[in-house]
Amino acid sequence: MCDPGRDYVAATWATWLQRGIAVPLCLAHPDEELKYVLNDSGASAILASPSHFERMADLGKALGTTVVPVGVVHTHRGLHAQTSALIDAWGWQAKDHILHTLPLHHVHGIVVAMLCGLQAGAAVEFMPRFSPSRVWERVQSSADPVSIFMGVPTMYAFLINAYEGAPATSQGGMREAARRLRLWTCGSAACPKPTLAAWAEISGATPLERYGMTETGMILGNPLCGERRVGTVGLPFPALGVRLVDQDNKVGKEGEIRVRGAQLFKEYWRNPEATRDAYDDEGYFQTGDQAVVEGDPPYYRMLGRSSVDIIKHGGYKISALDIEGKLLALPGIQECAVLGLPDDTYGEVIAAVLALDGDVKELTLADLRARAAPHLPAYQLPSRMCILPALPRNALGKVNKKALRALCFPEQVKQ
Ligand code: MLC
Ligand code: AMP
Repeated sequence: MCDPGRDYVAATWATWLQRGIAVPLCLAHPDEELKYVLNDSGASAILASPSHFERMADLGKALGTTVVPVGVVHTHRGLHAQTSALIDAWGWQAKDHILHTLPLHHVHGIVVAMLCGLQAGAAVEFMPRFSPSRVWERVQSSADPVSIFMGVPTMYAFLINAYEGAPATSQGGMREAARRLRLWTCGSAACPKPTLAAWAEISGATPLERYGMTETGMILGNPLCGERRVGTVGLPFPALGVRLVDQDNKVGKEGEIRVRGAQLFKEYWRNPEATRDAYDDEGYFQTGDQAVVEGDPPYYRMLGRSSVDIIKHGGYKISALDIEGKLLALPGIQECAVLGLPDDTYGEVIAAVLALDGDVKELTLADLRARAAPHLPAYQLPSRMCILPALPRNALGKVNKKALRALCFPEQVKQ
């Protein structure tokens, strides 16, 4: 553990990062999860800014935990392939200036937005926490004009809300400012068509929607020039092999997206079995996402994920099973199923269906959140709850989450 206030640290870190592996940590995660990441990655040092030094020093002292997220290892060669593809596709230049508001523990923030900008020699300006009013203020400023913004759909929903809530006298200036940026991109989750349409109305162009994954980098994207078709994620980036494979293992126009190419990850950290299972017999990585190719010219349209246990909230991919594990470990909770419910702003919100121990009479959502808070990042805390005497299960003892959603949240069932 180094004191980042000292002069020698920059040089030491440059050396370590050249030869070692950098693992980004998210400060929103509870201590027990950060301890897991530090432990599992075999971290030999923690780099922290002075304001987080104390917390990080404590974490460095006491390691050990029970949660099991999977680490994804990228090589410099793979990252270079990712960034080079995007720099070409999106015309990055040294004169670009990106306003960066994404968290840095995900590929969207660290690779797509930050590394591309740095490799292109462009200016990367960080706004450490996304705030719609501050983004609007910044893009309207003429000093060091911003030319690129990248966001998840939730950020666009917030920016549109802020625009619609602004006085009519301000809206003209906001529209003009939005139109000065040469590129607005959107990804990490499906962007609702009304959001894309509203943003096109404000900024003069449909945001460039693209699709990717931590393991693979960006796979599909609408073009910089040419038709950006709303509701699609465009075409494969040139250096990749992308195919759709159906349930009968046939390659065709609809099915699971599978991909291979130099930009893919090297392996899951210390998990050769998971790495092997991630690929099919022909060496394609199996994304678990379904898509269809359609239209003229043919573009890819996302159909969703194969698993109901993956929730996309605010662009974060969240495992329902991880949350269930944490909630079940709380005293008083007998059974638990976690679901995503559709939401206009966040894509999905997290709902917990619980059955309580016989001697527990009552549990409010606020209680549940307070008790789960030490074990889950704030953005993974359930915001909806339903309590049943027991969870309905089929003959095999499994919970049917679609049926449970209809039972507990009938007004929110996806169309
Ligand atoms: C959220 N929180 C954070 C945080 N993200 N705290 C610290 N650091 C972070 N990075 C806190 C919030 O402040 C809030 O705390 C609580 O967690 C709930 O957050 P939320 O549910 O996310 O809502 P909100 O605060 O409204 O934030 C919305 C948002 C955020 C859109 C700004 O969700 C966000 O930054 N999303 C980006 C996710 C992302 O980068 N995904 C890319 C994955 S890579 P409190 O105390 O106020 O309740 C990928 C591949 C690809 O998918 O294709 O890109
Ligand atoms: P992560 O594992 O956090 O990198 O999240 C990757 C997942 O985000 C993908 O497997 C998709 O399910 C989803 N995703 C990313 N971009 C898009 C998009 N443009 N449309 C729909 N889903 C997306």
